[in-house]
Amino acid sequence: LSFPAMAAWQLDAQRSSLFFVSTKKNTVAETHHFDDISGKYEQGQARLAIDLASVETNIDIRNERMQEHLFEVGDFATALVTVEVPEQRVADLAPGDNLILDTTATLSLHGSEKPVDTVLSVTRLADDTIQVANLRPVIINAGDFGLARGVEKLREIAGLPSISPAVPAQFTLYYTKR
Ligand code: OTP
Repeated sequence: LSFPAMAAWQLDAQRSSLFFVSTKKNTVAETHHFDDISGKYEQGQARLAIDLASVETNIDIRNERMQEHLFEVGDFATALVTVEVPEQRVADLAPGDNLILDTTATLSLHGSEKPVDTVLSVTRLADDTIQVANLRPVIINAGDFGLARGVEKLREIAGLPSISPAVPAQFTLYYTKR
């Protein structure tokens, strides 16, 4: 007897995206993203790695300050997300099918590891392609990951009256079967 090997799914980094929003002076919200993410999904576990030095805010000096004073990329280069998704649930999806999954991921960021509740929308686009996006907005609180001091530092450097520590994030991930 042999069992069919379950496929490994690789993140298609070119198509995938991870955005987050900062808010300064109470009213000025800006969208940023990470240029370099990677990941795979196999044996029921999805892993997503975020290169924190690839933060893109469209302002070079702000990118540098976030790398140095917020993420401290010299010590914490990568954020890692893991989440369990039963393989059979994905295998059962025919092209065009969609699955809503209410689950909890683990986010390891800046030396802290915390659960992050998320509602995933998983869509099989083709036999060898799935798309996974957050259905519900995800809000990351800087204080949960030891980033409050860094946010405060950025506020000081820029001479701003306030920067919010609550940061909405949005991801759309594409995986291809290998
Ligand atoms: O003077 P001036 O006004 O010009 O000043 P400036 O604007 O120049 O400078 C001031 C600086 C400002 C305003 C910037 C301040 C910055 C902030 C407040 C940002 C703080 C950032 C934080 C707190 C966090 C950033 C976000 C991340 C590191 C990403 C976190 C990861 C997330 C959200 C992803 C979570 C993923 C989940 C939950 C699941 C993913 C799903 C899967 C892997 C499943 C796949 C499934 C299958 C089946 C394959």
